[in-house]
Amino acid sequence: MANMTWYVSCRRTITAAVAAALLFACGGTDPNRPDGGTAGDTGHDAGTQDGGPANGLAPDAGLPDAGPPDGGSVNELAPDAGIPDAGPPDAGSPDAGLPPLTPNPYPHPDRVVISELQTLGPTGNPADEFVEFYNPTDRELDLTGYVARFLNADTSITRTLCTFPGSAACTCTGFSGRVPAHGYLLLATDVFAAQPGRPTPDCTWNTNAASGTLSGYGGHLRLSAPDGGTVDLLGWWNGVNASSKPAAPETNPASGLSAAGASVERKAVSSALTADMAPGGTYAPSGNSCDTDDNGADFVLRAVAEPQNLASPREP
Ligand SMILES: [Ca+2]
Ligand SMILES: [Ca+2]
Repeated sequence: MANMTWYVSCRRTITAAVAAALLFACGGTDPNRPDGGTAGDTGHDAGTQDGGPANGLAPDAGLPDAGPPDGGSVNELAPDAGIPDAGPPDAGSPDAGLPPLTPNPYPHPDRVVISELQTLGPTGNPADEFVEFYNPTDRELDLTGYVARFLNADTSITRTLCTFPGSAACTCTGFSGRVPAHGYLLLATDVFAAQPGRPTPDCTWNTNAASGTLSGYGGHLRLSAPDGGTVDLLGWWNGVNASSKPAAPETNPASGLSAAGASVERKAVSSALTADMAPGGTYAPSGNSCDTDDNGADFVLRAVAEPQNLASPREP
């Protein structure tokens, strides 16, 4: 009998201990349960506390987005790509719009122009070529869908170099299609891009593809809008084909592209001379705004080219 009493007492003690252990394990607080569900659940949300069910698979009401704030833009034609969310305002950085500059003080067209062109590199490599574009206006301009083409003197050869911002045989990097106010865009060959010490082209065309090169021809470079209209045009002769004529509305071609490393560069103002546009010259930091639709008068010959890209300082 004594043994039986000990057995019952001991069994009650063990049962109580197991129950306490189970209570400790299953009841009370659950550190893995940040949501507002019932105690005792074994799962947990992945994120912040929401009003959803316990073990919530239901999402939160929405976190602030990671994008830039919208509703405002600087020097842009359109709002930025940030998507409004339903949540509280985020603390993201402002859009990539650059601070405004003082208005361009020089006469200038209300569109992007071709500002500089080289058809023969400093080492005499005929595939070492670039075309530079400049936005002379006081606002950002969108070149999406615009096309840069080369046509030879008698227009028997037409080569599409690039459809912005990127197309077959033309790769653009870090270029959304928009050129900031007073900013530059650099389109160059893959050969140019491979040379040391050069600014990185914003867009690079593949000379091994059908787009080929410009060198060896007089001809013209044409920037066309998506509807086909001519935005700007630069005709040149290179000492080989002096009969090159740009198409209307331009009159005379720019001249003198036969020397290695030389370029033709659009003037800042019509009175600018070659020395004024060279480093240290009066109009060297003053942009390339002059466009009277006479390439012979609007461009000077630069003995040493100065290719500029989107990262280059903007010039009024
Ligand atoms: Ca023009
Ligand atoms: Ca330049």
